Order: sequence, then C-alpha cells, then structure tokens
Amino acid sequence: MTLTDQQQLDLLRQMWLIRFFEEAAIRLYGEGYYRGSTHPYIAQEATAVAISALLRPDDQVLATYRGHGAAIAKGGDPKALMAELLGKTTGVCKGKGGSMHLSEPAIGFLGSNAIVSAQIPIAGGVALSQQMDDNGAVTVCFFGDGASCEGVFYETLNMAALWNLPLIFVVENNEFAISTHVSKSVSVPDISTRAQGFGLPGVTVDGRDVYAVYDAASEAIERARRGDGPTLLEAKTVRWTRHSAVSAGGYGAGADAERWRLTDPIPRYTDELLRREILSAEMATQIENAAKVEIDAAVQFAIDSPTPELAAMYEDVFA
Ligand SMILES: Cc1ncc(C[n+]2csc(CCOP(=O)(O)OP(=O)(O)O)c2C)c(N)n1
Repeated sequence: MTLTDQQQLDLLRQMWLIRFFEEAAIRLYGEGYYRGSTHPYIAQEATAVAISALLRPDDQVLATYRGHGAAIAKGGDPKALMAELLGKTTGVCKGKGGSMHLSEPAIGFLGSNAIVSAQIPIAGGVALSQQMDDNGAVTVCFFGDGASCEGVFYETLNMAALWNLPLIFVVENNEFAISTHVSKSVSVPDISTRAQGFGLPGVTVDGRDVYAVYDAASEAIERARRGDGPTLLEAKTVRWTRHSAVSAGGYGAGADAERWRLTDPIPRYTDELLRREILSAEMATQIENAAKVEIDAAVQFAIDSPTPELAAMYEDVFA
C-alpha cells in the first residue's frame, strides 16, 4: 500500500493534534482540572499515525495508559477525549474512564489500560474473535519495553503464533519503564528478536520515522489479513517527558535537550514532506495552526461540559 499526498498531509495534521492534545493535557493536569494522572505520548506520534493509516474502521486497537495518541490516530474526537480526561459527561466513557481508560468501540479503539501488559492477552482474545468471524479484520496491540518483560506477553505470543491470529504486537521502545532504562531490563538489543523463539517475524524500525513504521506495519498487517499470523513490530523512540504527570522517572529538567530536538518526529516528517514537494512552508504553518485551534476548542469544550450527576455512578455498571 502507498499513501496519497493527501493522506501524507493528514498524518502531519494528526501528529500536531496529538502533540497539542498532550501539551494541553499536561497543562490542565497542572492547573487542577482533573486528577489521576496523564502519560504523554509526546515524541511517539509517528508510530501511532503511521500504523493507523493502514487500518480499517473495524480493525481493533488496544493501547496502554499512554494511549491518547493511539485513540486520536484511530479517529477519536479530541473533544470527547479531552472531556473524558476531565471526567465530563461528554467524554468517550461519560467521564468514568479518565486518561488511562479510554474506550470507543465504535471507531475500533477497544481501550487503553492502566495495568502494564494487561491489554496484550485481551488483544489475543480480540484477534481470536476476528479470526472466528473470518472478515479480514486485524488487531493492533501497543505496549512498552517494560511490558515486554511481563509473562503474559510471552504467553500471548505463543498462542497467537500457534493459532495464526491476525494480531500485530507493537512494542514502543521509548527506552524507559518509569525510571528503569531498557539496558537494565531487556537482555537483547532489539526486542523484536524475541519473536524468533515463537517462530514469528520480528522487525525493528525507527519509531520516529513515519515512512519506516508505515512500510513495516504494512507488511505485518497484510500478513495478518491473509491469515498468515502475527508479527512483532518494535518501534524505537525516545521518551522526552517524565513518565507521567505525577511520577518521577526519566530525564532531569534540561538534560539531553539536544537529543530531544534531533529526535522530534514532527519537524523530521515536515522536512521530508517539504523535500518530496508534497508540502509548502505556508501549508506547514496552516496545518500546525489549525491543529492548535482544534485542540484549544477541545479544551474549552471539555471545561464547559457538565460533570456527571451522582446517580450516573450506577449507570453502565454490570455485575
Ligand atoms: C502490572 C503492573 N505493574 C506495574 C505497574 C506500574 N507501572 C506503571 S507504568 C510502568 C512502566 C511501564 O513501562 P513501559 O512498558 O516501558 O511503557 P511506557 O510507560 O514507557 O510507555 C509501571 C512499572 C502497573 N501499572 N502495572
């Protein structure tokens, strides 16, 4: 599959939407608009947008608590997502999920999950149901380098390989699990090589490179749609910000600033679009400004939306 010029421009728009959404989420948290926490997807935008560009509406995505970007990339409405963070009735889960429990089945975003690696076996079950429905739909499961050290990851790799499930495991290696560097927790240089032990293809790409992610994901998704089974795709990136709005971990203020700048996927992708003459400098500014306006409107919408009535606590609860 190849991307049209319009699709390539749209990916830039989505990356800016995610970047501004995350910056607003951090700011609003700091200003006391919501509690819990928030885990920024800043600097990882290229991975979610490139993969989602290949997905159908009925393909399913599962993500971690760092899942705002995956939700937006799958077509989530920033207004309803921001309202969810703020616990408002207009949120995707009527304000009961919050930042770490976003879910919008109607667009194929089954959910983000606060428990490290918990979404991986769930994704195995989702892919199994797609296989039984035999409709060519696939499941994409995002998780981190830390999650790739959990037992359920290996159990799911094994069963998914055994049953040829239409599942794409996407490990976003952002070098850190809170404050533990990947060199202290993972025994191999490339997490993707762990696929070999399960007889699966494993591929490592630069997760900050839209085209590299797109090409690798394209192969993995086509393989899954053909019924040839899962792939482990590793997207290498760098976490810029603290682990979350409330926790420590990661870099101290100002440290590695140059590295952050060099690895920012947005200017990198912008430069590539300019080089390919798909984008002009003027269009680049327009796309960035329009995304800013859209996120500002989402913030205002979320702030202005009502909080749930107490009685709503008993709605949508199953036993
Ligand atoms: C089962 C479980 N253990 C521990 C935690 C606490 N915890 C939250 S995030 C995190 C780090 C996970 O790192 P990684 O999988 O690399 O993803 P990242 O946060 O870098 O995206 C930990 C240990 C948790 N939420 N769930």
